[in-house]
Amino acid sequence: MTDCLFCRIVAGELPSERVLDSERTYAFRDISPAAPVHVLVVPRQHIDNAAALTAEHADLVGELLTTARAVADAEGVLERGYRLVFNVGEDALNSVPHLHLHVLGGRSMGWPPG
Ligand code: DGP
Repeated sequence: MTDCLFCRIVAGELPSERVLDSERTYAFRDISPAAPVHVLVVPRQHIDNAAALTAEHADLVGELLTTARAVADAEGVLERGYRLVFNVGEDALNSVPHLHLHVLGGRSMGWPPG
């Protein structure tokens, strides 16, 4: 059994609130939402973070982005706008070491982020 939290969620060993999924990706609600819509899109395959991506992952990264768009559409924020975030490393407060794309929406946001 893996000790990676999101690998265990993807495998169904830990509960999550599914939004969308495909052969290579899984989208589920963040346990601690920072916006009315806060969904995490992850690859089923374990990748540590965005800094670990290589050219071999190009198709998969494309699928993460198109899945994020589908999530925004399904959650009703596609027209109004939404934010996509990959946190990488300590300064960005990346807390879970399994690549995940945050889809945030449903409220107006500030810039720059804190
Ligand atoms: P990051 O800081 O980019 O590593 O974001 C990790 C996110 O994961 C954070 O917003 C909270 C969320 N999270 C942590 N543990 C769980 C969990 O067990 N279930 C769900 N659904 N989300 C989690």
